[in-house]
Amino acid sequence: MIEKTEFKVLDMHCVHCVKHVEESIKKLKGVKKVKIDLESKNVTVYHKDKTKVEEIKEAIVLSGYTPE
Ligand SMILES: [Cu+2]
Repeated sequence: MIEKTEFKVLDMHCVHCVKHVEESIKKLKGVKKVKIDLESKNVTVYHKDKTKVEEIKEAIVLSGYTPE
């Protein structure tokens, strides 16, 4: 089953930030799709139910950003 998890990542400021965050999440097992809207700072992740939300958050933190 595919689940949808959403975060705000307020410290993304440009397309490079978006790329960093996007790529760090895409590396995770079970992640199907990542959608990021720079203007609203919304990050939407479609992933298998086995992928833990903590894992996604951790990937964002490791890429240097702060999920809210
Ligand atoms: Cu940037």
